[in-house]
Amino acid sequence: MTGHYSWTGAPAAVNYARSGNVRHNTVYNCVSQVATSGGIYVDGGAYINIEGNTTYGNGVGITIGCENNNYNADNINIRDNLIYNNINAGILIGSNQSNGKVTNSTVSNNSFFKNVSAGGYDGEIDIQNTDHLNIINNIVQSRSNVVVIALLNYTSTNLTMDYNNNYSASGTSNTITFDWGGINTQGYYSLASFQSALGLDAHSMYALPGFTTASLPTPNLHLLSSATACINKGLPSFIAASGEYDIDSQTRVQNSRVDIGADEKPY
Ligand SMILES: [Ca+2]
Repeated sequence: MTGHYSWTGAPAAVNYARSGNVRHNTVYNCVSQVATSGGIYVDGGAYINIEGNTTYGNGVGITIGCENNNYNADNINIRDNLIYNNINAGILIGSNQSNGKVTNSTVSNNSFFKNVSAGGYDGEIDIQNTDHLNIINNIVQSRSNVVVIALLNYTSTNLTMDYNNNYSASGTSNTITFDWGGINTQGYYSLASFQSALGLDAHSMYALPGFTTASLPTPNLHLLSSATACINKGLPSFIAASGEYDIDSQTRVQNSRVDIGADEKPY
């Protein structure tokens, strides 16, 4: 879903994909030989919901950016998706251009599970140039100890994060990594140090999420009934967007409080 390519000849005011839904697709093994390919890719679009999809085996699970300088991608909602076992990051969000951003966007109620199958140093969530990005109610169970990377040479302003549930390969909250290099050149190597230094993720937790089958290559990322770390633990005031459902097209908020991750349980 691209935009702002002058060769189209379209007037600038309409020269971008906009006002659409990308819903309930399964996208897998989308791998380019010449670039890091997103299974689902927004490049300069606006007002797009990416909801209820399952992505695995792609270069990156979902990519949201803007490749044309002096433009933005705006109002992109990435919600209620299952994102696992992609080769690089689960999601890469932010423009790679010096004067471009992804603005006014949310990454909410997604379940990330063991992306970065290529190994090496990478995050489940990678951030480039963004403004007003909200990362909330997500499960992030990482393959390594690295959960989020603010990539070098980019900036992220007005970033908010909260009510995420993290779990890393080490199995301890004292070795999980938030690499904030691109924002303030710092790294944080425990959830507590990340929370206290930045005030982000204030209510986020570190706990085993409780996926039904937490093993590759065919995980079942529905929550077990015993998944108390995630069931009814999302933002208490969260209200589902109009037409928003969980990964199974079931009511997004049940039992008075949203669950963390893509799956909502009835209790
Ligand atoms: Ca609930």
